[in-house]
Parts: sequence; C-alpha cells; structure tokens
Amino acid sequence: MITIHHLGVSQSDRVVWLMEELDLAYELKWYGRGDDFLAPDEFRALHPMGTAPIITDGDLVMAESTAIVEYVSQRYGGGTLSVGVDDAAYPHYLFWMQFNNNFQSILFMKMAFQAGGGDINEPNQITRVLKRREDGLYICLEQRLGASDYLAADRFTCADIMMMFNLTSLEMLGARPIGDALPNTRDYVARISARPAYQKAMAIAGPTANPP
Ligand SMILES: N[C@@H](CCC(=O)N[C@@H](CS)C(=O)NCC(=O)O)C(=O)O
Repeated sequence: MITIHHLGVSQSDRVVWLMEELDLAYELKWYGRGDDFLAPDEFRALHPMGTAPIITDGDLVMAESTAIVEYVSQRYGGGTLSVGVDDAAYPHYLFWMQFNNNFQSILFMKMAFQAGGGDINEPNQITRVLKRREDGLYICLEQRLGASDYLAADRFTCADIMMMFNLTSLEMLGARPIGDALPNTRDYVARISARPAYQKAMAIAGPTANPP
C-alpha cells in the first residue's frame, strides 16, 4: 500500500486528493513543520529532495508531486485521470501538468526578491520580467478556462489536481487572489472545490486540517 508522507499545509494534499478521486487505499503519515516552516529532519531523511510530497510504495521512495500524481494515476488508477498519447488533448495535458512548476518558480522568485528588500512596484529589469511572466501565467489560465471547464481535456484530470493548490493555498505566500479580476479561474475553483473527493481530501490533509 502507498504511504503518503504528508507535511502540514503542503502540496502533498494533492496526493491524498488523487487517492480519494480514485478510491484507492493509502496510509497517511503526518509530519509537522518546524518553527522555520520547513520540513523536519525526519521528513528530510526520507529522500534527498526533502520536499513534500514524498510517497513510499514498497521499496520505492518518490518525491515531486507531478511525477507522483502521474505514477499513481497510471500504475494504480488505470490512467483514467490521465490523458493518453493518442488523445487529441494530450498536448494540453502535458502543458498543464508542467504548469505547476512554472507557476511556482515565478512566485518563489518574487518572494525571494521581496525578502531581499526588493520593491516589486519599482520598475526595473527584474520587476518587469517578474510581472510579465506572472501576467502570462494568469492570462493563460483565464484563456484556457474560458474555453474549457477543465484544464487538460473536456473532463477532470490529474492536471486539475496539480493546479488547485496554486489557486488556493498559495495565496498566503503571495499568489494573486482568485476573484472577480479572474472570472474564469474563479468559476473553475468553485467548480472543482465542489467535488466530493476534493472536500474529503481537504478535510483530511488540506491547509486547515489537523493530524488525526
Ligand atoms: N516541485 C515540488 C515542490 C515541493 C515543495 O516545494 N514542497 C514544499 C511544501 S508545499 C516543502 O516541502 N516545503 C518544506 C521545505 O522545503 O522544507 C513538488 O511539486 O513536489
């Protein structure tokens, strides 16, 4: 059985959500964050990456949520929440599965810039690049969600599981609030949040959940 090594308030809630969508059994092991909000030594000892999520599956120890989600979907979910290479939506699936790391690289660059005393509103080469790239991410989301109810295909897929954390939990770290300025994305968040498996997963392991 897969064990999800879950760090409180983290992207490992995606893996719990996927398991609930697929109705798969799993063990959940909680780890609390330290005073520095980072993963504790016990968690970091699991894998050299030291970032959440990490899963163990027999001898396999795996990090990186995009890889974990696709692994579980294909190996244990029959690929029903993935998009196959022969499907017309396959290029969209590839793009939106990678979007998470693009999205977070811009956000963390912005955070690092601000933590170093940078003023994000002062026009210079760095702030121009950051703003242009950040704008691009949200324009891309709005356009896609104006044309499709789901990101990768005309049905719910793993790409939607990869996206939600960025549109909800990451606001606390400086991601743009998803409100009236982003109406398609706002409606998408409402649509996906209504899924029973999402609600169950967030109650178990979401940002406001507590260890059992
Ligand atoms: N690209 C990685 C990012 C993982 C990541 O940054 N995880 C954060 C939690 S959301 C983490 O482990 N933070 C604690 C730390 O770095 O010690 C993934 O998708 O798995």
